[in-house]
Amino acid sequence: MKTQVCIIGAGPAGLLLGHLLRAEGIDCIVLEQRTGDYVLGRIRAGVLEQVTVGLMERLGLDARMKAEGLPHDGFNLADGERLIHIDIAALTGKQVMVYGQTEITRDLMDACDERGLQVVYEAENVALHDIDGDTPYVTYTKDGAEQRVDCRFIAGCDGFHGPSRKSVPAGVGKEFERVYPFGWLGMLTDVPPCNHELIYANHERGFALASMRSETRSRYYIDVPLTEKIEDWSDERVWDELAIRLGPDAAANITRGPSIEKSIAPLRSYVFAPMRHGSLLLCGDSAHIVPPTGAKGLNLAASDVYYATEALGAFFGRNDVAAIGAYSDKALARVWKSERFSWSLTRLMHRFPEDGPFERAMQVAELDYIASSRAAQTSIAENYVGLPV
Ligand code: FAS
Ligand code: PHB
Repeated sequence: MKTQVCIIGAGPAGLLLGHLLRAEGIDCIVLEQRTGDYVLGRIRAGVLEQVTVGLMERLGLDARMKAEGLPHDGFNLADGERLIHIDIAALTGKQVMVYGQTEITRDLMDACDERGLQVVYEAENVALHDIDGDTPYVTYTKDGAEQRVDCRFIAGCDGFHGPSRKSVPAGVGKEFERVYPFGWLGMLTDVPPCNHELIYANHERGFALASMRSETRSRYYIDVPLTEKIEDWSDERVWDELAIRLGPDAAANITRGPSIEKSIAPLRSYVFAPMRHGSLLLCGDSAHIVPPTGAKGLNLAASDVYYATEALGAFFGRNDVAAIGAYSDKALARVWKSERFSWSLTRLMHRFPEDGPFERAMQVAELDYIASSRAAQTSIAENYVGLPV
């Protein structure tokens, strides 16, 4: 088949881009290796920046998010007994939206048929070809039959482990990486949240995060050594650890219940630059990874898609080749600022095994400064709600 843009990956980046291109009248197809149910079953992000909310509004796909999502005016940093409230609404005039990545993906999926966005699920052996030129193509197998998609551009929205980034010739791109010496154990459970806003806690036993999906569904995290196995973490053991790390006030409001999902995810900061090579544009986790501390991963995928749509729209609409050339620099400018914020908040809120008394003293001093400075709180708030695109 022939199309204008072949999108690889039907996660949030691929589906958002597909819908936005269709809305611009640009032909595209999305190739996804897994089933739709598998994609929906991955429990990931929970906090949306305005850029992500705005793209769903632009597509007219924001109804359920507005009905079921939870607009939040602030969040909290806990350090032992101290709770530092970051009043993002008062400091920035904006909010974040608590609405799971699963739900965003579901809303985008449910709109595919009515909007004519073609998604091929269970597309196997996806391979990119001739990305250096103007006539790239993608091959894949579906139900055992070899397929080919000829296109003008390929959008690599296939996540950290997909083939797109790996298709860039060796020596072209530069990698920047920081692997963290711990992972996050996440637990999803159908109990009411312990607090009406998120709590990020730095405790001597480690990091904890109290988040949510709704008034009746909570999402909790604790950091664990990379050697830990999820089967060694019963629900009760996780609840006990959360109660200690979140502090007595939050602990008093914790409702315990069975986990409906529990897993350990490694943490890394990673950037691959440039985010475009020839006719291949990389969007989302295929180009960068952030530690989830700053709630940036999904939202960076959204801003990449915003810039990619702008560039592809200019190319197909007015043959603006320069717009394609500008995509990587525009996307990376925002990526690096989110990488910095995510790394910085991870440094502030976690106990690193290699840290000594000085590093701990620096954390305490920074938290003291944040607690006492509107300027410091404003800086955190404007990064948390998302810098402008
Ligand atoms: P995704 O990885 O979501 O989607 C890529 C898609 O490409 C997948 O559906 C995959 O199946 C498909 N694909 C891969 N290889 C392919 C191939 N060869 N052929 C065809 N398709 C292929 N972010 C937050 O903000 N907060 C969080 O708490 C958070 N938690 C996370 C936990 C985990 C375990 C992970 C891995 C990530 C987490 N993230 C979190 C980040 C996450 O939300 C990503 O930023 C977000 O999924 C990015 O979306 P995409 O770029 O679409 O990549
Ligand atoms: C979540 O609810 O999954 C979540 C929220 C905020 C984060 C990370 C994860 O920083």
